[in-house]
Amino acid sequence: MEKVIDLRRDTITLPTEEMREAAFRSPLGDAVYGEDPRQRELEELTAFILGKERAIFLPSGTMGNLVALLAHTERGNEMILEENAHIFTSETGGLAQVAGLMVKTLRGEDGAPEPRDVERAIRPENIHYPRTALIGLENTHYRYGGIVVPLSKFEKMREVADRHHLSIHLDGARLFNAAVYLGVEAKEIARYCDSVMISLSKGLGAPVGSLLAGSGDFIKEAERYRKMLGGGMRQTGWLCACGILALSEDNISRLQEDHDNARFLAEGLQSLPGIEVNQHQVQTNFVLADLSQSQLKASVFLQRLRDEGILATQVDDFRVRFVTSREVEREDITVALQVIKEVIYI
Ligand code: TLP
Repeated sequence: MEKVIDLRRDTITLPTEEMREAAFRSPLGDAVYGEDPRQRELEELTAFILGKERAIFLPSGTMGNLVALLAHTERGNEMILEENAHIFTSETGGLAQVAGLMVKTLRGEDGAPEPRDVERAIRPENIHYPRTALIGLENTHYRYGGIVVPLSKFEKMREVADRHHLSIHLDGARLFNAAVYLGVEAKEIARYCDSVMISLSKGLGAPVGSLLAGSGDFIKEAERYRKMLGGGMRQTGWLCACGILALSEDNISRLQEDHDNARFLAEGLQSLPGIEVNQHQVQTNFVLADLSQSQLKASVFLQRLRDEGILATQVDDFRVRFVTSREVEREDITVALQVIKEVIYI
């Protein structure tokens, strides 16, 4: 069987040889007692990179987000989120089930709602109303094709939050993709937010892990909730050694290759009759392709691709998503485009 070209997700990335070697050589200790040297190093490094006082390592982004919500809010509070935010759509309703939150969703197709709409959605103090406690942002935005929320929007959102004494949590599962796109350091985005979750196991290529960063007091609370949810792991050094390499400057700037490959794929797809790609949306490592003009159903298209060893994801009846990562090279994209050209007109 020829090489499978996997364009489904960036979570498929495998650790590099260097990561495997570092993991193998890593000193180990009981991280629940703060005794794992690599976990401590990774947490300090993350806090530094994000410009926050402290950071903690967690097994997943979902847990990082949930811990943040628990630490920022009280049960019965309301949180404001963009209506397609991952925290709202794809984290099993943990915000309601575990954190006891109500949610006010607002639409914002450039990845975040308008700050003035957020301000209008904040509940006034009234005995009948839940209290608005938190604004959630996501950068890059998963469901809008990895689009980058501009810094100007963060700035305005911060002003709204400050006027109403609210906190902002950032789901930064792909924050470094956003930073590379904007040509800024990640802390330039993080500075507008009280807490930030980042993932190591997506484009950055570490096998497992996310971090949550914020003020010292916030992280002290977050540590308790991490433990409560079962995220207090023991000899984490193997994972954290990979994470430290994942956060190296070279590894972060390498994300540009994934972005370039996504653009190359998007332009190739656009040149095929029957396929539409919103080129403006192709900013990082995602490409959303619309097949409705060709009348070809996404499920049929994807099966044809799968038969040829190319994997992508269905978004809805006529839309598919391609995600580039270190596991796919420029030549793979060329092959994929050739195959797509062949299967779309059968
Ligand atoms: N997203 C996953 C799926 O859940 C869709 C993926 O395949 O990319 N925030 C954002 C914006 C995410 O895209 C994800 C993962 C998470 C949070 C959750 O991270 P994990 O998977 O580590 O729990």
